[in-house]
Amino acid sequence: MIFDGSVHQLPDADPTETAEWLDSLDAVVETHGKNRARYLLSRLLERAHEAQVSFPATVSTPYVNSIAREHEPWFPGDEHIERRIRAYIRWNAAVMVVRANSNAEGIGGHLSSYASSASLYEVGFNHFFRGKDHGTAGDHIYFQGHAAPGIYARAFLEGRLDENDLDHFRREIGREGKGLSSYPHPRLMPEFWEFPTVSMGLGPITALYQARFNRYLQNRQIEDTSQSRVWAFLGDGECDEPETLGSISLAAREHLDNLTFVVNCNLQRLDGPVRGNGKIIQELEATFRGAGWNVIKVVWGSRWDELLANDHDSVLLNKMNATVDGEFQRYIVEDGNYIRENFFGPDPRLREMVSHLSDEQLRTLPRGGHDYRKLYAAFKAATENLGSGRPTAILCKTVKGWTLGHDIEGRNATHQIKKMTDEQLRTLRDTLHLEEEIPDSALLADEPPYYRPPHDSVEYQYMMERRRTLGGSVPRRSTAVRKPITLPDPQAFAEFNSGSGEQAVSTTMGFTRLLRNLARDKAFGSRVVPIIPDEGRTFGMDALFPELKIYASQGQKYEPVDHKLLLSYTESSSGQILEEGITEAGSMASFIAAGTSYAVHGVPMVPFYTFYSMFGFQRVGDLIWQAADSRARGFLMGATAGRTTLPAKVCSTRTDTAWCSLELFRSVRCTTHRLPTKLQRLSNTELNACTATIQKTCSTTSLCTTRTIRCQFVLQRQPSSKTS
Ligand SMILES: Cc1ncc(C[n+]2csc(CCOP(=O)(O)OP(=O)(O)O)c2C)c(N)n1
Ligand SMILES: [Mg+2]
Repeated sequence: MIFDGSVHQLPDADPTETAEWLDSLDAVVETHGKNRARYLLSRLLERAHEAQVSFPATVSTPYVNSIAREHEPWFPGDEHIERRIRAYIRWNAAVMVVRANSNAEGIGGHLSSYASSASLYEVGFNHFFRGKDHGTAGDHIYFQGHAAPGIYARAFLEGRLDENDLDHFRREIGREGKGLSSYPHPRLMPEFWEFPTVSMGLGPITALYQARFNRYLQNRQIEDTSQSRVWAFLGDGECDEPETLGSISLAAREHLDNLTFVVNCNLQRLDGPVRGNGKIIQELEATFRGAGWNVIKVVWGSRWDELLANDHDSVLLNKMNATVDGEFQRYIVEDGNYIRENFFGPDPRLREMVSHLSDEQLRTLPRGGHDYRKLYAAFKAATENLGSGRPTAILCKTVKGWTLGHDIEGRNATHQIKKMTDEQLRTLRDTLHLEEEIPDSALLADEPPYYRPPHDSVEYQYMMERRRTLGGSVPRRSTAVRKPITLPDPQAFAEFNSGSGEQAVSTTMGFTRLLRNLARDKAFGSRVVPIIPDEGRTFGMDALFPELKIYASQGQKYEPVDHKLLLSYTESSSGQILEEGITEAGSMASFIAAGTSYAVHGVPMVPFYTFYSMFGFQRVGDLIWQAADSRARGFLMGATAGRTTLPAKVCSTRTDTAWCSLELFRSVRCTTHRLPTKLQRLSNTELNACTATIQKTCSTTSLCTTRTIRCQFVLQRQPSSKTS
């Protein structure tokens, strides 16, 4: 294997010294073995890193926690109280799903995803997630969609929801549509959820571009977003979706150290193991590190620390490295003796290492994702990473269905289990030590009871104090505008009144001119966000490059080849155009970030995404749906369409099929608006339609798709109204 070809091409300044180093390494391998050699090399690399000796990134580290016990920070909370709060939330989340399914057979909902991730969220709620009450936009948190029951259960504890609300989880019908939506959904629960996430992969990619857009607002001096952190919670199975990992290199390139992905690695997806024959955490570590991310692995709970500290021959480490996820999953459903025989058993040195532990102690040796202090250390390290230029991925090893009992934890069917028997509920109650709060008598009722600690309890007081300090409850969606937008002066449209005279003008060109006028408008202009994939020249939008400039967080470190031209390729850290490159999904994610800025930041922005409509709604369609769910406002321009300055593409770009696809979106109303081919004499009605649409975008929740030539304005409608 060629590790670093450069060392064989550059002159060796001191061959004798090189030989001495190599001989030393050979001697270590020979006398102390490979493990010792690896240990020494890792220490050397760590020292080199501290001394800022640049070195090709190593993408993989052994299967242990990234943060050693001695580097864990002081935990500032009250662990006992926080454990009680977690127990209440765990209980209510499970009861909510069980009650829903006993009242309406087959209604669905998920028990085991939140059960595996409760500690991940709770450490965030108690110590890190910032709300909006301190006059800022707070943090932007993308919750794993099917963990929603846990987030509702916390809102219930905080008094934001009541029992009746919980009883309408997934059961909007019967309460005028006002139930708790199955998943995070800003359209169905507009004052609660900020970001829709459950379509796997769309949460991570939109979170990533949200972090990028926060920097865009900052660099363009529109809004101070320096304090907002984006947290995206995702599943390990979700990482198979191309959208999840497809854009992660952008995050490193853009130095998005305001972004943290927390991956809940419970080793399972819906049907079975994510990587039964491999190790998802190791695979993700290599992927994220290779892309330039800071990776923090939280694999083992504290009780493993002392075992590792005594692992003089690295036998435990080797076993950890060599065991595949399918086996780790098996250890969850087997007893302690099985673990002793199969994990520790084959090697007598390993067996000896745990001879002082009972079978029960072996069975309950915890995973890192259920160790609150280890999680706190990881989250804290992620927040302290600000300034490093690297986004962070926290990879937490958990058990799917954790605490829900032997029949549910780690089982392949766990994702689809929606009900619990009385016996299973009793066991859950006992596991959570809630015997006082939920006595046996309460379990005899028709339905298991919810539990909410009274207002004067230490748990309630503690929880609310934490949220007050951190800026109020989350999630919370607000549409209070902090920096209102001023609509464009009618002058911006004036030139179109007189038409183009004898000169034929494509509407793509006309649109570009309109966009330029809007961006030039004194009050409104800065809020315009032109978004283009790598097709600006096709649309004639290169004319905007020098004037509006292309956003590049690092500025322009080179003199472009066309610097002498009037229309040179001009990048700037305060540039206005988002030239996204060849990523329709990324461009749409930017569109969503800009189009929801009115709610996320209270700072309305007006995105115009000109997408290459030659392929209809391929790639963009999925995220148009996401934009509608997000209540994004903005303009989607399909270009070039119909008659065009590119004759070869005429046929393929007359994509009425795209129009049909849009009709399939149940949440949009389609109206067609045809403009003349020449911009001559645009009638007042037509002009007013344009203006009205822009105004509507700025003042209401509307998503507008416009195809040039055949201009089609598409306004979003409420789900209940009729499709036209
Ligand atoms: C695009 C998409 N495809 C399929 C699903 C259905 N689905 C819901 S949860 C799930 C499994 C998720 O596994 P993972 O991401 O590992 O999350 P976990 O529940 O294990 O935390 C699937 C396939 C979906 N929500 N979105
Ligand atoms: Mg999973």
